[in-house]
This record gives sequence, C-alpha cells and structure tokens, in this order.
Amino acid sequence: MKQLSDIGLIGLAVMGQNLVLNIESRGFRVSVFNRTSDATDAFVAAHPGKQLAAAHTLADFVQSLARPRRVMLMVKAGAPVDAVIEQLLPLLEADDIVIDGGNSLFTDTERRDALLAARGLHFIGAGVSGGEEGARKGPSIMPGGPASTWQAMRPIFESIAAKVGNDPCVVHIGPGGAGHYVKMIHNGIEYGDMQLICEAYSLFCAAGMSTDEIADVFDTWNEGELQSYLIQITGKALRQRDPETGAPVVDLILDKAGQKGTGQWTLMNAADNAVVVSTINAAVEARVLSSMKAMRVAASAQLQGPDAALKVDRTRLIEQVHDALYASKIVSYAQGLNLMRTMGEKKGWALDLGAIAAIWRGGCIVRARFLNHISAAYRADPQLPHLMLAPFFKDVLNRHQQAWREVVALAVSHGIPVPAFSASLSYYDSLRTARLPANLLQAQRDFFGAHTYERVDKPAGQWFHTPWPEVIG
Ligand code: NBP
Repeated sequence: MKQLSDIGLIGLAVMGQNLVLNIESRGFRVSVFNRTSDATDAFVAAHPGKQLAAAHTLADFVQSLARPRRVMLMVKAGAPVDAVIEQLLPLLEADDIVIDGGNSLFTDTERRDALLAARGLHFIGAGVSGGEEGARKGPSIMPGGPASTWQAMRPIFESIAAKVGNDPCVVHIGPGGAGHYVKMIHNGIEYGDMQLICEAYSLFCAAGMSTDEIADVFDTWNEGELQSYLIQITGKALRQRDPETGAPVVDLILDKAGQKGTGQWTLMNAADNAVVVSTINAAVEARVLSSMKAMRVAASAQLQGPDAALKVDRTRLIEQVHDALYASKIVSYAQGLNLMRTMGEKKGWALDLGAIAAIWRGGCIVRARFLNHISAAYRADPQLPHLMLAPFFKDVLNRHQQAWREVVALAVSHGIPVPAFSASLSYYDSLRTARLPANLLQAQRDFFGAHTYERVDKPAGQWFHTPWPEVIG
C-alpha cells in the first residue's frame, strides 16, 4: 500500500519550498503540490532521497495524505488563498485541517475560518515569519484557530519552529484570525525597527562617516543591548561591495522603498481601534515619501533648508544615536503591544503578550535580545498597563531621554528627516505630560459644535457648555 504523508503543502515558491524542506528534515513525510506542475517536479527532482511525494492534481494530493489531513497553503495572500480553498473543499472530509501559512489579512482568515467550520473542517491561520531562511531553518510561527486544532498541529509546528534554548518559537495565539493578526503587528513593528535603523544610518552619513565606519558601529551595537537580527544584517549589508564597481552596494541602491501592505494594514487597524502607533505610522509614511523620488529630487532644488552636514564629535554622536534608537524602539514596541492588547480585548482573544514576545525571540525578523525584557515585564505583571511603565523600560527611557531629544534636535536643526525618532519622542513626551493643550481643543469643539466639555473643578462625567460669543463673517 502506498505510504501516506503526514502533511501536504501547496505553493512551492520560496517560502513553501523552504518550509517543506524544514518539515521533511524533522522526520515527516510531505506531499507537495504547486499550481504550475513544472515547479513541483523541479523541486522534487532537486531533492532526491527526501520523504517527498509530488502530486500533479489536487485530488491526488489530498488522497496522498493521512487522515485527518493536514494541508498547508503557502500561496500568495489574497485571492489565490480563496481559489485554492475553493478547489480543496469538495476533496476534503470532516476534521481535515487547512493551514494558511501566508501573510493573509486577519479578517480574510476569520471569513475562511467560518467557511471551513460550516463544512466540518478546521482552519488555522498561521503567521510564519523569518523569510526564506526562517522557513528553512526554523521560523517563528503564530497560529490562530481553535485550541483543539492547535493540538493536532502542535507536534509539527513545535518541531519546525526556531528554538531559543529549548523553547520553540510557536504558541497558540488565539481563536479565529488571532494568529494572522499578531503576524500583522509583528510586521508593523518590523517596519518601525527598520526605519529607526535607517534614521541612525542617515545621521552617521551626515556626520561624514564611511559605510565601513557605520558598519563598525552596527557590529558593536549588535554585541550590546541593541543586539538584534536587523542590526546584525545592517552591518553586513553596509559592508557588501558591488563586484562591478567596488562601491558599497548600499550606495548604489535607489532610495525608493517598497512595501507589501502589512504595515498599512497595521495602521488601518490602529485607526479602527483609536490606538496610537505613531512610530509604525512614521515608518510606513517614510516608505511612501521615499517612493516619491522624482518629486523629492525636484523639491530638493526649490525648498530651502540648513546645511545637513553634522560637524559634531562622532563618538558622542554614536552614543547619543544609540540611546535615541533604543528609546524609540521601546516606544514602537509599546505601541504595537498596546494595539494587540486593545484588539485582543475587543475580540476576546486572551492574547498572552509575554508569550508572544517570547516567540519573537527566534526565527523572525524582529528577533532581538530586548524581547527577553518584554517577556519578563508581562510575566511579572500580565495586566501591565503600558510597556513604557514597566520598571526595566521606564529606567531605560529615563536614562536615554536626554540624548534622544538632543539627537532629534540636532537632526531638525540640520534639516535631516528623522520621522520615526521624532514621532517616538513626541509620543514619549505626550505620555508623560499630565496636562496637554486638549483643554483648548475641547473649547474649540464646544465653540463651533456645542460638543460640551468636562471641567477640572467638577466631578468627571459632568458635561458643560459655554455660550461662546458669536463670530460674524
Ligand atoms: P508568493 O507570495 O510569491 O506566491 C507564489 C505562490 O503562490 C506560487 O506557488 C504560485 O503558484 C502560487 N499561486 C498564485 Br501567485 N496564485 C495561485 C492560484 N490562484 N492558485 C494556486 N496557487 C497560486 O510566494 P512566497 O514569497 O513564497 O510567499 C508565500 C506566502 O508567504 C505569502 O503569503 C507571503 O506573503 C508569505 N510570506 C513570505 C515571506 C517572504 O520572505 N517571501 C515571508 C513571510 C511570509 P505558481 O507557481 O503556479 O505561480
């Protein structure tokens, strides 16, 4: 009798191929299917001796799986996921499990979850982070869906996930779209981290440092409290030389950033929930502005500003930018965690923020030493109202805030854009300002719209209106 596979994977592009090799290397037999069969054949032929079963039709693919079947999708997010599910539905049987490992929008995952549940099938929307390398060597996995379905997938997920010590970087995130939601926030935070690093680089460039000198700084930072995958690859990227010209590759790369949408999704969700994610917002907008290259080139000859060259002590600048980066990063994560908490409460997902921070410590793009401190902060106080008020982070912010504002002031006075540093600092200053000018804002609202206001000298919940003078014309 033909040997049945433990799991099947549909979608043999870069992520799917690497995930299959990872799963197979842990002792599982994997059936594979790709819409374009040539890719299936080429993949299996390139990996002889592996426990792989190629299928050229979805019917054969489904029949090759042990029951309950576990079918993982790694196809392009959006309509392709629906198309594949539509084709799978008549082929699957009760209790079979479909796992979508792509970057799907969490609301799509909720819709698909309901569709499959109505057919007696189970659905897991699993965020898979870490790109190609993570998929092959061990990603951070954020699965959402029913707890019982998680248990059925747990052995495979735990064996393929990245490990930090003995801890696999996977945990059941919550029901429905919770997994893809958390992956979306992860990506938003990744946008923030990347932009903050780019702003540090920009300041060092303005100080006249060479790419190798800047790479040295990132390498040094990677030994300390800023240790992270993104800091590490930044150092390596800066050192890379172009074989054709001998120039640093980064100097040859056009300054137009791309994006695939998960950052924007995070912003839309933050707006829906009235949660401030200003660092992520600045990061997304920085990419948008970067893409307006022709407009920026034209404006650079027409709009005036100060001389951007920084004539400062470099050692001091490096120390100050370090502190600004660390403090801004804390704000960015605090904002992302606030959004997750708000959404988790609204949806009844019971998100364990400490556990989520813990599974981001390995296998994903935002992996960083300081996630240990986030995890510890939520373990010490699961009801922590704000990460910036946790003892460890409060201390870092208090120690770094002066250098941070000096960096932002330096950048502003030299006309160097630092949108994420400054957005983070403004958030910090707003949060620590007991009385904001919103009193005047309330007066304006009451003036033109009779929206009423509360008073500082009366109990909360009592609303007042002032008969403001009439304005003519
Ligand atoms: P892509 O996102 O580029 O998708 C390509 C795959 O989707 C191919 O296998 C393609 O089949 C298949 N596909 C498409 Br397109 N339309 C289809 C349809 N209508 N029916 C069936 N299959 C269809 O691949 P990827 O970069 O490996 O990413 C896979 C997922 O993982 C995405 O959701 C992505 O956002 C996510 N992700 C990617 C990364 C990364 O670093 N690349 C990281 C983390 C997550 P074909 O060969 O026949 O065209």
